[in-house]
Amino acid sequence: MTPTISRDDKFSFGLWTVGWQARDLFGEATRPALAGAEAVHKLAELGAYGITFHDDDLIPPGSSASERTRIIDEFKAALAETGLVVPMVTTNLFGDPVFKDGGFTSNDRGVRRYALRKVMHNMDLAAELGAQIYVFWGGREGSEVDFAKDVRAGLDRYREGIDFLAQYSIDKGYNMKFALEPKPNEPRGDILLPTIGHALAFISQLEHHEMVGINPETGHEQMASLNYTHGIAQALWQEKLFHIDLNGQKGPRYDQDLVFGYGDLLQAFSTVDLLENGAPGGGPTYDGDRHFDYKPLRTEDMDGVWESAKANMELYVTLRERSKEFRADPRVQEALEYSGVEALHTPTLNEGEDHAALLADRGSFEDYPIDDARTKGYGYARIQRYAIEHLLGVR
Ligand SMILES: [Mn+2]
Repeated sequence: MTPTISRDDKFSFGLWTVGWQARDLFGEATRPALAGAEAVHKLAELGAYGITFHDDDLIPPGSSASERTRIIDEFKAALAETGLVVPMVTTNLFGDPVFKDGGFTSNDRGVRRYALRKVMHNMDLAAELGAQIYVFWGGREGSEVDFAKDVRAGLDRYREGIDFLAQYSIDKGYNMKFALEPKPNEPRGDILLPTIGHALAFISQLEHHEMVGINPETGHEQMASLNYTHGIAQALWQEKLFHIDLNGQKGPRYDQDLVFGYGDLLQAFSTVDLLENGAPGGGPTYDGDRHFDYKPLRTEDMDGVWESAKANMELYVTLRERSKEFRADPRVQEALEYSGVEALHTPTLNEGEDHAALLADRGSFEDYPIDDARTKGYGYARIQRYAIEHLLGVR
């Protein structure tokens, strides 16, 4: 059965996704340019709820002031006609040759000041369009030559830039939350803030850490051979999952930006289960938009582009339905209970128990029936089998 997509699903797409002309490292564009206003109409038709963009996606670099005004007016009119919203906006600090050594962390101070101004200019537009989240993907913030980039100074400048822009948002009353997007490499050989963990640790050093979280992308974590579901679970645990970029990736290779789930489908299932059903014992959940950051295959014409846009949403909805059935299955509930998934929520120590009390508890050590624990099975194999059955819909 074809899943139904609605605005309530809160699906959003980057303008750079469906608008990607498929120019790659080895070949020229295979598709025509797509105007922002046209993307808005088509995405609304497909059931999406939001559209996001980099400054340069919407307004081609080099546009005159009057062209800029015309483009923005047409974009706003399309939003008003369709009811599509702009939940997130971001800045392109990677395309222009000026950013070849980074934006906030270029060794050239003039470039760093120019980068701040470019972001401020686009934050004004983001605020005007009602964006609540501002994403920072520092694709050029990094190096290929270890000796040529002082990483500690680079992180100082990164922090200076984010803190400065946070203050700008506060002073202008924009009320935005910032979301940093980690990526291990590509286009730089090594990128600063390569993983969710690095980004979370960096945020703890910021003056305005409370307004800064992360925007993890499925493929970026998987390029580093990391588990995306675990990563976003930790971000939720730290209440830092401000935005997400869903897509597909087949292991540690170049950034593929496939349709969501068209890589590690089983992990996509656990991702949706986490986002939709939360942690079994409660805790913070994600209520932001379900944002897709993918690239339609280079082989496709515009029909194929819209086909793949739909595929992202349909697969998400299907996995959401399957995850509800998985959670509702009495066999699954029994298996989770048997495996102690709920029991992990019980604190290890009794209330008020100090180290003297633990040392006095002979049952925890001297008389602990250790052989029982050594020989028992946890029953995870059964849970995995049930998950696969529900994913395949054979149950
Ligand atoms: Mn990517």
